[in-house]
Amino acid sequence: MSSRIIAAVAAVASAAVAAALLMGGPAAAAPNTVRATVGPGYTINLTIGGKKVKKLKAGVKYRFVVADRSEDHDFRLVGPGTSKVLSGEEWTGTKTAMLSLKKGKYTFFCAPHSDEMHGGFTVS
Ligand SMILES: [Cu+2]
Repeated sequence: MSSRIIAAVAAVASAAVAAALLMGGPAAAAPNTVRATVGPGYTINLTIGGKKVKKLKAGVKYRFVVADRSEDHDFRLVGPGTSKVLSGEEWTGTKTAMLSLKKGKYTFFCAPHSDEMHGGFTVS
C-alpha cells in the first residue's frame, strides 16, 4: 500500500468517526416535528422521524406540519380534550400547528372518507 492510499483511508475513517459523533450528539436527539400528509389519492399518514407515529409523549410540544395535497380531503385530529381540523377541504398547502397533547388515544382521519382514511396513536 502506498503512503498516499494509507493517508486517504485514514482521512475517510476519521470523517466517519466525526459523522458518527455528530449523529449521536444531543442536537439530533429530539426532533419534535410530526409530519401529517393527506393525499395524493386516498392516503393519510402521520410520521415522526420518517416512521409511523405510534406513541407520543404527554405534555411535550410537538410541531405538527400538515401537508394537504388534495382539495377533496381534510385532516382532523381527535382525542382527549382535542378536536381539531388541522387542514380543511377545498384547501391545499402546508400548515404548522404547535400541539401539546394529553394522555390517551387519538385518532386522525379525513372526515369525508373516514372509513378508509384514518389512523391512530397513543399519548402516554
Ligand atoms: Cu378524504
